[in-house]
Amino acid sequence: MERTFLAIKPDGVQRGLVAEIIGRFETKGFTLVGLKFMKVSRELAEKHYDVHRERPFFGSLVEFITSGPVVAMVWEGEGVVASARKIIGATNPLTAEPGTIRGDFGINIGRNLIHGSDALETAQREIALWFKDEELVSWQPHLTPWLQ
Ligand code: 3AN
Repeated sequence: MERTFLAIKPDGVQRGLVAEIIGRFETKGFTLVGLKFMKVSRELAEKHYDVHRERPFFGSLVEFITSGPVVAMVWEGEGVVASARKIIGATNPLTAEPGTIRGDFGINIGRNLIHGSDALETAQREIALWFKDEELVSWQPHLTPWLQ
């Protein structure tokens, strides 16, 4: 089953939006298979943002993601990678549609509340980077017939 990596960034935690953000994926019907509240090391941050290494904002990305605790998560479900990106909204919260997490709660592109893997391969790389196998829980939720 498809999995994606999501992380509520330090601004989402500082603003008390953890439950609100997790709730969007839970009520959508996806299955939580990994969750940890953690400070991000510089080493992990640099690996995570490696594709942006040459971009002018790389330094500030790393500074920001290491500035306070984050909520790292793995979610599972059919089409979860693309669907989670839709739920999150466009990178720039000012242009993100209302109804998306960034559209509803954000203003600043450097403070856009949550990270979500952008493709299946990226998701696999990011899950392996952030979680050990034994930290992921495979389970079958007792879905109501309405979600199956
Ligand atoms: P997304 O998070 O929507 O996948 P990416 O992967 O293009 O967006 O960018 C990674 C992160 O880099 C974004 N979440 C955002 O915080 C930051 N970022 C992207 N573009 C800019 C920019 N022009 N200025 C500052 N930060 C940026």
